[in-house]
Amino acid sequence: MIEKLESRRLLSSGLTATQSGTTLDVVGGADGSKIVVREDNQNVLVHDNVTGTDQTFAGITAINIVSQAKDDSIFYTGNTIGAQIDAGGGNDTVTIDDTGTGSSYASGGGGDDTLTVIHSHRTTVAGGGGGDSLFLNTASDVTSDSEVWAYGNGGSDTFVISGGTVHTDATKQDSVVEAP
Ligand SMILES: [Ca+2]
Repeated sequence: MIEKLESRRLLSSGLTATQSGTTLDVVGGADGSKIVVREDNQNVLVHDNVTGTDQTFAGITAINIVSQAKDDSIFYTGNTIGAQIDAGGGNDTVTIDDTGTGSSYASGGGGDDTLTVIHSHRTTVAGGGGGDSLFLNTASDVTSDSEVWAYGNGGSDTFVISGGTVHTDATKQDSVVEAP
């Protein structure tokens, strides 16, 4: 089924997914959301892991994912689109898997966030304020340009790096360790 230009549905967890033209905006609920977004050649599945509800969208070229102030979890994977993700306040868990030509940007916002890059294609993650943990796999077995840019920003942050090329803003208040 092809979605029309404007499609909006409200789920009971408060999570919304709205297609405007070829842009998809996913917004978490006020009580904390568990959001899974999977993009495959511009077809997108949005899974609400609180309600178990799925929504599908076609012809997408841009994806924004925003969650609110409580503790949220966001998982994103895509092969042609990089998502723009802002987890906002709270202690959030954001996981990125850029498996193709898309390059995601994810901000943890305030709070102690955990950001994980499973596969990168020039992916950028920023912890924001708070003591953040960043797990960065830059293995080049999946994408051709697997560098990661990782920013801890304020607070004492921990970077765990699995090989490859990682650019960080780590200072002496942060710790950087190689994954075993
Ligand atoms: Ca946060």
